[in-house]
Amino acid sequence: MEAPQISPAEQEARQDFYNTIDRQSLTPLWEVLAGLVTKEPVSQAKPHLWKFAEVRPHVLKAGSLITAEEAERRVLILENPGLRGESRITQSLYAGLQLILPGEIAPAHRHTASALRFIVEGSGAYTAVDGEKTIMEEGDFVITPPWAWHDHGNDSDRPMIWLDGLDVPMVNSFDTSFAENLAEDEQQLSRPTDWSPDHYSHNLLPVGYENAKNYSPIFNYPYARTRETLYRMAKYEEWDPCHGLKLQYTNPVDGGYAMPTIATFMQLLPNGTTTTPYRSTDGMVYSPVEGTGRTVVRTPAGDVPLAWEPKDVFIVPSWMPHHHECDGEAVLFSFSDRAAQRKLGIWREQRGNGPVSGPH
Ligand code: GTQ
Repeated sequence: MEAPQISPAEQEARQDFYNTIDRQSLTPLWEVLAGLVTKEPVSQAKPHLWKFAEVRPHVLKAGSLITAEEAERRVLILENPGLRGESRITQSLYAGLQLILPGEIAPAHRHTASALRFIVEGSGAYTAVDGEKTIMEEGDFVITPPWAWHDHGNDSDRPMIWLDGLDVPMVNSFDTSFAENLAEDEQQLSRPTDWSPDHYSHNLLPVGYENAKNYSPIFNYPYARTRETLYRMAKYEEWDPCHGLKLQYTNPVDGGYAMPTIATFMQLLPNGTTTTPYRSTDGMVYSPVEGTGRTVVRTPAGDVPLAWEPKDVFIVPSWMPHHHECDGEAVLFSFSDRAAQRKLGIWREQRGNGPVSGPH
């Protein structure tokens, strides 16, 4: 519909009216509607890649400037260049690189935000969650569910660096953030280390077991098992044109995502493949684990190639078509707010030039 012509006098009358109602905190919807209810997602986030080799020295330097104890969490936030100053990597998610040096403790606290750890460098540090410790290795995916006490420590002899992913921006957009510190640095342990996988894994659950919580009873999804599963499936060569072989981490009790808001994935891309473009409404944070390649993101301003190698972190904003080109075989970890979007019935995806599939 063409915008009707209005005379300068009419325009002035309208502007007077807007100025008058402005004093009552009123705004005319018709002036802002198109930008408010957009025809499709218009993300302020930009595609971006942080090279681990460039960021790592800064993370280690932080270790010489402040202790984990004083910082509470010694983290360099990965701020999306389109969202500077907002502590966001995508519109709805926070991410950062956390460092724990040998012998250090990040003291126990809990918050309504959900957190994940994806282990990037080091081996043998622990996270304690809900009374249980888990020892972490590179490539492991570890959850810290909402309102669960958690503290981290490093009993190894090397620095540990992991990628933190939290739903803080989402929680804050609801104004629902609560947080508290435990009086002691470390929480009391009520179960042996890595007790949960011995009880809830291998497609078996204790008879009568009911999970009253909305998150997985498994805290650590070790890389060794994830990788083995991918490679067992890969022998059938049933590659998806968009995703290669992409698995989602699940809660073994109900088959849902491991946490209520954040979905996590691990995918294997076949040798030298170029995937078919794909887009979805969940901005996606990736961390390559094996292999090298490029992810090309189509933005309104043109294509942005992101060249990655293991331990880098890169982001593909909501609804931007992208494809992967890998040099050999590659394994990519990723996470997004898909778990929340699907619960709310607002998630959409599009494969290539195919139809947009509606909310699931
Ligand atoms: O480890 O609990 O990167 O509370 C930001 C906030 C990590 C954590 C972060 C946190 C944590």
